[in-house]
Amino acid sequence: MSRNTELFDRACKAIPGGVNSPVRAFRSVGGTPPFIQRAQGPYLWDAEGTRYIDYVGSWGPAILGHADPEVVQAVQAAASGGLSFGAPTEAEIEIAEAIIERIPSIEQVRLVSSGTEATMSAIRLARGHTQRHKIIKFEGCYHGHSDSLLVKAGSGMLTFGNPSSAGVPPEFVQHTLVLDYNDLAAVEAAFQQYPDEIACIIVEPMAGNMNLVRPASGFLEGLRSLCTQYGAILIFDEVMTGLRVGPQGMQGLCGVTPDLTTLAKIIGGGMPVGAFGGRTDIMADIAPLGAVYQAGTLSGNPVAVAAGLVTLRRLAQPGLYEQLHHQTGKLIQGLVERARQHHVPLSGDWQGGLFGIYFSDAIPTSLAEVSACDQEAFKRFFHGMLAGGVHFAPSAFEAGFVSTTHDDTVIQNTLDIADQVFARLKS
Ligand code: HOZ
Repeated sequence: MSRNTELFDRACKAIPGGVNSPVRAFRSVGGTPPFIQRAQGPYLWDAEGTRYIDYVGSWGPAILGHADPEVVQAVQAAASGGLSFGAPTEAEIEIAEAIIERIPSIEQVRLVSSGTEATMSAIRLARGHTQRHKIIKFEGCYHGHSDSLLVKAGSGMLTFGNPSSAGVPPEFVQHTLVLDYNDLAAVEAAFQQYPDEIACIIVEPMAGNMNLVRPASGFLEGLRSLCTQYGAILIFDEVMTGLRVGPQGMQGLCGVTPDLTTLAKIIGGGMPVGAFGGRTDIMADIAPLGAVYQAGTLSGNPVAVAAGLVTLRRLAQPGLYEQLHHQTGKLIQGLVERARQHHVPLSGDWQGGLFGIYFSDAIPTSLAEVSACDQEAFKRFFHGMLAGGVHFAPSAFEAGFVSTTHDDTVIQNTLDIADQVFARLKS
């Protein structure tokens, strides 16, 4: 029995499904996940010593590559000064100021420990601020695993074909209106039906949890004007896209200003950090200033903040995002080109260090189109690549991630392996 299989069998006895987050279990692609022992730059090594080129990047945080020496050093230095204080620190002000400087719609920000906490808190804040109950979310978007957001969600829920979770009483989601991504007319109709009841819209401004799906032209602008017209709060969930698709996240690229933004992943540099922030008048409603309660023992944790601060500083380097976008483009265009040479229908899209590949001739613009892609071809591709030493997300409904350490050699190696996999895919 291989070491990975041995570990997975052992894990399954102690941990439900053998994993601490469902998509990692490989259920939708089959097989046994490699157990990771260490990582450096664009590479992971598993418990058998096999090296993989990694396009998951810890699902987003590893934008500087794994175990970046400066980030690791900052973590070590912070850790030696104490792991957690439960009291304010100067570094928390520094990271708050850095976030505010980078994302102009954020006037004030509160740190939490995960993306789920950030979105859950932002929704509560929007409800408290507007004194309204209903929220709008979009099918296939994933905003973490709090109760009111686990309806027709993306990511693992979509991957396993069960997009609404058990254990959530219907009363908890009775105020959640779920609409189709990119369907502005449906949003308008919802506001006409409930003109004074909708607290907020929460949206991934570029969806990354039903694979990558771009907002249609005018969609985000339309959400903005409807929220303004009806007094609702627009929340951009940039947990995935923030500092990933561009220096100011998706809002910097599309020019639409949300009222609140949620962040996580990159701002923690690989450590557990989330944040929500936005207009000062809204943020003033959070405790201790206001009546909306939110708290956390490890919020603003000094070790996590140290990793985030170095990461944010490094990402401010001029030209970094242009180069990242360029490298990701080389990967995606190369994959599409090689697939075409082997008559495999494949399309791809990318922005900054985020990408989607789709086993279909055209880039999908909706969840329905993503779902219609050839899932069997994806599974064979996924396993072929993994066997060749390339680690993609084990789901056709997840986006991929490129770091600043994915240089030309790494991308060329990936394309060489993909060439062989595509050749076999048609046979
Ligand atoms: N929610 C993540 C995918 N969008 C997966 C997180 C993980 O398994 O680490």
